[in-house]
Amino acid sequence: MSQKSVLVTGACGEIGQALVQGLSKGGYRIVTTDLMPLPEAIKPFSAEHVQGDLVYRVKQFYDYDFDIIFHLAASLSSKAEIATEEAHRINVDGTMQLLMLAAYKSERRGKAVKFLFPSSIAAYGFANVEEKRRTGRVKEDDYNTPHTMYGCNKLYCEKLGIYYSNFYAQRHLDPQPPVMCDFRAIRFPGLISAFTLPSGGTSDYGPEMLHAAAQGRPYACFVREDTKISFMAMPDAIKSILMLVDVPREKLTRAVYNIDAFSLTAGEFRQRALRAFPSAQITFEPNPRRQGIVDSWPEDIDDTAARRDWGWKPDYDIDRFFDEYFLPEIRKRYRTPNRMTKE
Ligand code: AKB
Repeated sequence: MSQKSVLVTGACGEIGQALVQGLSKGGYRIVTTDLMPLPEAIKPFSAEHVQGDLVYRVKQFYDYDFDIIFHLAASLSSKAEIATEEAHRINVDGTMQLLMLAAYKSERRGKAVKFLFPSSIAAYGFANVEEKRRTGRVKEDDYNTPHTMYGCNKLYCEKLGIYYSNFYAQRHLDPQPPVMCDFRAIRFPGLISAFTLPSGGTSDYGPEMLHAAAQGRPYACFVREDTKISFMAMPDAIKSILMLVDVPREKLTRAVYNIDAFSLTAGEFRQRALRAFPSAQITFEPNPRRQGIVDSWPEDIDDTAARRDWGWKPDYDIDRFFDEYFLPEIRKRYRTPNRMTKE
């Protein structure tokens, strides 16, 4: 069987770096692209790196035959509120260009190019925090009323993906419809890696607080103590992408799936950080705009469809996340002693 060729956009980002490492174990030929040069840690796994603005680079990829496109490049939720139109250009134009490429190649090859898209809990939007608390768990099709540019972009790109893989140019009505691309999306909660830090997102307070505590740096959390959203360990995020890409299309009842791992408040993050690093200095100084964004996101996610259709199940619940992934790795990284053993 010939080696599968994949494109990873946004390869230098948090998910990108972890995904390239995950894919490297699967025998793929990996082409990466990003605004930045590749970090040393993933350089050995990339057959070729194309550096530059994706929107202007996509033409170049028409010379390649990708089996799968992992389109991770994005401007995240907080950054996108500072440069809104630029975020739209990156998030929507970039996705649109790649979907056009996937549609064209699928028809030419007579074989669907798979298109994996990380969407987000930012696609949801509650009117206020009371509605959020009252509602609890959300299903994919509920509360699709995002408050942020990033959330609007993600939701719209989900719709574009569905359009390009089912109804492109109404060609599905042709007597002999062409092969269309195979779009699949996962709505991720806040992600936490022990190896990298996010930038530009609003769920960033979770990982920022934990990394600061492990390094002995003070941290002023930009949301209230009672703020609650869903989070996930980065290895589970990568596992979900690799699982979804492999599921036979006929098993999928939808194109966009929620996945869930655990939910906790910013105050509970602080308690966990203090248990592991008792001298951590964590205060709360809410920023009204960033607070508003997180208050519009769900505190719990219903991932029944992913569990049913492709057997999704996270490896890390909240205790395993801290005890078996984050704390052991972060201690190695920052060389902090294990204070838990004394408790
Ligand atoms: C963000 O905060 O922008 C992202 C997300 C939840 O999609 N991490």
